[in-house]
Amino acid sequence: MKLYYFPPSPNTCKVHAVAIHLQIPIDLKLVDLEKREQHNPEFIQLNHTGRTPVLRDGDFILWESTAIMQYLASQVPNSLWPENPQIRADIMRWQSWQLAHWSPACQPLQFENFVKALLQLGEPDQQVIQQATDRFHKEAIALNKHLADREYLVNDTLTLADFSVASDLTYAVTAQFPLADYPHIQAWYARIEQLPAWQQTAPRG
Ligand SMILES: N[C@@H](CCC(=O)N[C@@H](CS)C(=O)NCC(=O)O)C(=O)O
Repeated sequence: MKLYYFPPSPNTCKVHAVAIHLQIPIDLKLVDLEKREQHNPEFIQLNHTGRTPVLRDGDFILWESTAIMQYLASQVPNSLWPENPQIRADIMRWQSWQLAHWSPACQPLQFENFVKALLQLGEPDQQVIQQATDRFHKEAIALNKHLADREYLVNDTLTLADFSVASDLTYAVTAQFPLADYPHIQAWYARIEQLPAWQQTAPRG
């Protein structure tokens, strides 16, 4: 299998971390977004949305990081994606929440407080930051509450849900996410950060 990837991207990092954690061998092919390689015709043939990551397994091409994580974790029996319908639904619930609510709450803060400076795109927009901060708190309150009496999001075991939700926090410090009032999120993310697979893949902010 080959993963077309861009290491600084949290969407790449969570997929790559799952492959390493499960010891699934994959070849890596860099798609350098800074050089706009996602627009190269060869890459557009793989993913006409022009986004990383993409997985190729023979003739099977898969894009969208959550689908790739599930596909990788379906290759071998494991506790990240166990064959229990209720646990899988619970994992999928948190992955859906991440895509629909958590990521959209985190990304504007990441863009305004980190990416803009990195790519010299001007000053952070304080109005966007204020709106994003309100949205962030709404979701963080729910996540913090859920983690108050458990170590991991689902089944009290590390699962794909943790990899998905944690990926949005990879730039939390640099991008000044307001996490001070959320000790359970902080403790949980510190556990994820200890994973060798996370340490090998998480971008340094
Ligand atoms: N929903 C997609 C998002 C993928 C995505 O936005 N990837 C970014 C990197 S984080 C990308 O390749 N952007 C290139 C572009 O939009 O031109 C997923 O989960 O895979």
